[in-house]
Amino acid sequence: MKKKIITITGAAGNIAYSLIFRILSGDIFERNTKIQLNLLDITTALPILLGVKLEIEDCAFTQLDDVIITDDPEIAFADSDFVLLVGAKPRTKGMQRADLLLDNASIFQKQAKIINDKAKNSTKIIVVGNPANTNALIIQKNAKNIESKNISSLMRLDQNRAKSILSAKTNCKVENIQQLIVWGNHSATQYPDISNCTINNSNDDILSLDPRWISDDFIPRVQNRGAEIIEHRGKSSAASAASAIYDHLNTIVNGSSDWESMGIMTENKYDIDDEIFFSYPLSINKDKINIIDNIELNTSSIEYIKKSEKELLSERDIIKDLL
Ligand code: NAX
Repeated sequence: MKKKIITITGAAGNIAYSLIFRILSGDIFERNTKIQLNLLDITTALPILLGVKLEIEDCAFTQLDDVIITDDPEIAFADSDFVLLVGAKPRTKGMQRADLLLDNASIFQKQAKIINDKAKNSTKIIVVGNPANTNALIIQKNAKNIESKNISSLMRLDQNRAKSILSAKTNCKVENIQQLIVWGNHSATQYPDISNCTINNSNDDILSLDPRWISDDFIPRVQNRGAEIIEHRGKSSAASAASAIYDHLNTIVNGSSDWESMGIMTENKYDIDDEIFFSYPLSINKDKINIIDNIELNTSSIEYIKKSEKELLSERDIIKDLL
């Protein structure tokens, strides 16, 4: 029997409540692979975590091997194959990202050190808790046993949002949209880029779009979609975030035939500082993430990308003592 240990932090929270059930009912792993879930949250959330555990048991998932609930990171990260860092203080209505930054940075620094000591050296870490890209940097700097290539931050939600908005505009199915990418930070400075996009293997539909729709509607709508959801729900995206984490994990395990966007730290040919987690266009085969480095960028694209880099550099500056 093959077994994978998946640790989820913030497991009593909103995103986890969708994510856990997606993973256990999904088909990321071969059917003969059993999953052990290590669910971590803070002490006061343990009663909720017990309720979540009972519900997991009630689903009688055939792939489930065991569920461990704990408030002890040393137990949660022990021998993990995958670490999904979801736990953090979420952004609420009216709250700025900057407020979140310092609140969450110290959580990630502490967890990085324990992951470093307890998880498998080959563990794959996906950072979701915001500010996700900068938290990923904190993890990378404080978990030296884990190779940088095994750490990524979630941008798939942004990519999915962009695909869905473009699909509605062009009347095309999302699965026929390819090479849509999102550059930069998971924030309002991100740059959803459709300049290389194809729909049904052609760029005709993209070329016929009004450039003003792209710059004045599409890009800001994707950039601010998180705030739009908070405006309506009073809470940040949860089910769609869980779905995107599932997609991201699936891509890491099984690869992808499309271009993907993830926050990674890498040398690059786009003149982006290589000591930040930045979302690039990527091609992902099983276990191998390659940056697509031959895209021609026009002045407007460079402007967007540089703005997002600037934001990430300023976030890095705020938490530099934790690196
Ligand atoms: P919730 O507040 O529902 O859940 C967060 C959970 O984390 C809580 O149960 C809390 O007790 C727990 N937690 C806090 N400190 C912890 C610690 N030190 N160790 C373990 N658990 C801890 O938030 P939720 O809606 O689930 O969102 C989780 C995070 O995802 C937030 O930071 C949110 O901003 C971020 N998001 C990131 C996205 C992305 O694309 N990167 C999109 C969705 C989401 O906004």
